[in-house]
Amino acid sequence: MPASKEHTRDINGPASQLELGQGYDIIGDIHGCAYTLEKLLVKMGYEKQDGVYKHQHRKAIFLGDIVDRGPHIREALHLVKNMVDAGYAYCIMGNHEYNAIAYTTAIDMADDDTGEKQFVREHNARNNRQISETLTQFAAYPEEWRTFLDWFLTLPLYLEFDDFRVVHACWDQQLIDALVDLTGGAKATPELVRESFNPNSLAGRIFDRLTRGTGLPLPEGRTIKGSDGYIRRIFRTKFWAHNPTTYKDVVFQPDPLPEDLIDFPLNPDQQASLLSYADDLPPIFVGHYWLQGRPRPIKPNIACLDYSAVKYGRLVAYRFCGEQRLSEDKFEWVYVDP
Ligand SMILES: [Mn+2]
Repeated sequence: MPASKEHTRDINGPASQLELGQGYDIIGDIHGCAYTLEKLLVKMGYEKQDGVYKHQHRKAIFLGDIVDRGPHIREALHLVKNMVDAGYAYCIMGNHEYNAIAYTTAIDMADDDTGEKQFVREHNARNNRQISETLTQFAAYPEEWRTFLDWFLTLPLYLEFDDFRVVHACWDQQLIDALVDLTGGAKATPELVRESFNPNSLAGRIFDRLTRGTGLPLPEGRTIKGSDGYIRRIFRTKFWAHNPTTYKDVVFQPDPLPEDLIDFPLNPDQQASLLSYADDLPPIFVGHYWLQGRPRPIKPNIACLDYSAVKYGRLVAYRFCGEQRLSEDKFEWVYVDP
């Protein structure tokens, strides 16, 4: 980006004038809400030129999960990819882009004589349902869909800048180091995708951990019925808990735990399996967690930017300018109308 003079914009209404120079506008899960994304970009001073949104001094970073669920998935993909291709944005891989790759990657079953094709991500009822909106919207554009699938595989699983980091769901330094050892960088390969057919393989753990985060199993026989209708035996956990002792210290998901499990003690194995993210590490931005309410940092160096846009929440950005302690007034958002 070129060096530039101070750029001042009114970002949260007349009451808060915020000075923004060069920097990054980090944007949470879009899930096909392309028109809301356009509104958010315009609100932040991006302009459409030659079909591409661009900002004079700043770049956008998309945290993944562009696809699935929403009404304008194809438009959202074109918008984001055009910005990335033109050098005005970065985009990392979300679990939904990984799912799309895995759903469409066939595997050789040497000892399988049923003649049925097998895929890295099984074509069962639940997985079919999750990708159905995307496949429907691309039904008349198979070549475009192929192009986007190829593009998904080029998306890094994380980005690390001098003064901040982004990942879709969870910063796991060990698995990030393992990915770099395997590939020399932050991007996956077709081999890793095929290996991830086995969820316990290193590749399976890398995709799962970085794009879906950590979780713990509920006690034997217990389940939660989520607001999305799915029955779960696992609950989502923080990757930044310090010395947690009970479930309530680690739970991080939209659906609450059953009352009687809130104070359930973590056993030593569970405590050892959980990650932490030290207060003196660079700021980290994630999406993925379906938050609600007014956007604010989770901790001074952690922000989640997924505020459930596709469920008529908000599409949220953080306007990062290098600060090492994140600030509530750097969040920008657009509400999604039903
Ligand atoms: Mn996600």
